[in-house]
Amino acid sequence: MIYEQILEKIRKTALHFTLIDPDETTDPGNMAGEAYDGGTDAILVGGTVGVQGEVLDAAVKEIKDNVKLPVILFPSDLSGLSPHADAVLFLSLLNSRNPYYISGVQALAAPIIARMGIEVISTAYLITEPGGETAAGWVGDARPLPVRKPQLSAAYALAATYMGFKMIYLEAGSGARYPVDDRIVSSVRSVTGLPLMVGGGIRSPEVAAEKVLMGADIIVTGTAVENGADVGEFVRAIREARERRG
Ligand code: 1GP
Repeated sequence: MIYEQILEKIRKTALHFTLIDPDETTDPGNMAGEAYDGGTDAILVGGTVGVQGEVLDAAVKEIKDNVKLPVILFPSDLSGLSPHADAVLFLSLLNSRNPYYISGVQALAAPIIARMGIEVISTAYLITEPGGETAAGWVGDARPLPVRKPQLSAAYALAATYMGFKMIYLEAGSGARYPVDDRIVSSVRSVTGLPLMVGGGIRSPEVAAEKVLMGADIIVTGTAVENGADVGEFVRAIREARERRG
């Protein structure tokens, strides 16, 4: 079980997940290979626009052939599912205005996922500022959680914990102008013991480390890796920050 492996690992260290968007990358296998060499802990596969069917299946297969890492789907809709992956982040965008993204698409996806037989990781997906400007926020019709009121993010995280989710993903949106604010990460951390993923707009190992110091368990980077960033530097900074956090 991938979720159990994640739980075990985050007790000791912080993790780095590499997001591969098959629509943004011509060579997903190679990108995964480089991330693997840098020490990334898992590959997320997904994207908001243009990821579907054969393109997605081929990307997942290519990644699986190239690296011995968990391959976890990060779907934005029904089209983001593939039987070749190891697991799926079963996301509910709790701060969407549209019930489709909270429970509607999940109902439509559930029988398909059951047939595929892949592991399900129930995840509360929370889009913070400035995510309203990004594809995830726009498509998901999110009311981005405000930086100047971190207690609202904490309230959502606590609700997610009470609702029985297994993981929380704080998202600023791919390519966001700035990442999830430190105060949001630390206030969410203060109310929940759930594994906490943070992603969107993290472009440097220093910023990744800062999010870990604030309480993130897992850092997701997509755009930086697409642009050729050294994954090894992210991994080192994240592990070191987790040691400092204690
Ligand atoms: C997006 O959090 C991920 O869903 C990664 O974002 O592409 O900005 O790294 P970036």
